[in-house]
Amino acid sequence: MQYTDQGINLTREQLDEMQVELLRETLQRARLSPAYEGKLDVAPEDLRTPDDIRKLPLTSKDDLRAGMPEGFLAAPKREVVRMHYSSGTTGLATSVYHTRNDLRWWAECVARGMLAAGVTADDVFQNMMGYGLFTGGLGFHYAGELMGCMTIPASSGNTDRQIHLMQTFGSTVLHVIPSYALRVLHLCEQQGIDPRRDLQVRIIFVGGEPHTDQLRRRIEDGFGAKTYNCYGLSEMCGPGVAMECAEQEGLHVCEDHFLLEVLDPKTIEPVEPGETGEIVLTTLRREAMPLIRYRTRDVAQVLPDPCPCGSQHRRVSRILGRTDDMLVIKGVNVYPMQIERALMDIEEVGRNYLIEIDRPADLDRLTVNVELAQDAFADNMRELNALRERIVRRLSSELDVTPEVELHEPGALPVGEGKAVRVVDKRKRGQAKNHG
Ligand code: DLL
Repeated sequence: MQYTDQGINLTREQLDEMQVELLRETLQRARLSPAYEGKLDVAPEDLRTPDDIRKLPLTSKDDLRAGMPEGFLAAPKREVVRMHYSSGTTGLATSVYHTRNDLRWWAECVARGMLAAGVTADDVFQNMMGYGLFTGGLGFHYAGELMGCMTIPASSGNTDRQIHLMQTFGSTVLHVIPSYALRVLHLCEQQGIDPRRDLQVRIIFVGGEPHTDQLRRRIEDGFGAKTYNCYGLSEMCGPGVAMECAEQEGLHVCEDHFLLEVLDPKTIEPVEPGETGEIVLTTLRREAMPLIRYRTRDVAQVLPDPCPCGSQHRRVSRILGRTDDMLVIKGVNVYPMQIERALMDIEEVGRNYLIEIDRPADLDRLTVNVELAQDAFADNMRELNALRERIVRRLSSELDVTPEVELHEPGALPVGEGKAVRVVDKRKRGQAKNHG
């Protein structure tokens, strides 16, 4: 199989035309699924520009749940070659189906991003994302092969072996969940391995969970490599919906595969370029499970200016949060990414943190558990107290709420193999929150 994607070099006019054409086809296909049957009564000739998408209804995660297991399946079952299943951390899990063509396009979208970041067939690609129902592993696997890389299906976890593989096979490209990349750095530090000196990593694709630029810089500094942000969600395919190019300034949406809208989540009206809103996506080529105007709940902006790389595919900012992410603590709105940004600006703060909220004596309490950096962890209680005070002050000024801060030794907080659980809201009967 060779990399064949023709969609990269289109002009804006060609892209718009193509989107309308593909949207019309998508409508026809979507109507075949029980969930959309009778709900898409717009004539193809009424879809003349990509903006006409607004004549169609929105689709939500709850709609997918209501349609479980096969309500959104639009192709005959015998054409389906794969099923992925969301982790169900925010409710009932949902299934996503793929035909052979769906898988081919998906691999090409990811390969497009790999190409833009400078990956070549000479690279050794270690894919450290979970293989299985989660789309992170398989989503990049076939793209790595398509690019001609020697692809190592390392999957997630077993950090000792990950480091061993990187050392033994000279991995130059990684794909990893950001919080797990920091875990790998921690273990390297413990084993006296300096990734900048002892490993050959030059490109790291990060994605799958929200993260700040500050956290990303720590990954880059630790490995001495460039990180490239990759966004996606299982409902669309998985990773590869939008990826950064070599400019590293926003993520190009594959607009010949996905029709992008950024809407005000309350009014459902489009926001101006540069303004923050909810990403809403329509699949344009999906056969097995076309989705119309799917509300991702992810919040970002469209970058208004054209990218110096020359691609006409519009760029979105990194994901700034989710519409369902906001915590209300003592009546104040708090976003987990605000906490991460403040923490990662403090040099003495290490690589992991955990936000806990409970409600003793009927009053909200926010506790931020913070791992310290190796050098910052002292036995001296006075020093530690002063540091704790500094972190409390920094967080209070960022959040307008004064948290309690608990300091921990490096490596003391729990780390999973998949997406990090950053928030434990005990007010909701111990419910933990990540973004699967
Ligand atoms: O996480 C697909 C993926 C895997 C993307 C690996 C990139 C790399 P889901 O498990 O369905 O699919 O979770 C999708 O994860 O709606 C976002 O909230 C979050 N997310 C994914 N990529 C990013 C990113 C995969 N680069 C949900 N930055 C999405 C921030 C991200 N959040």
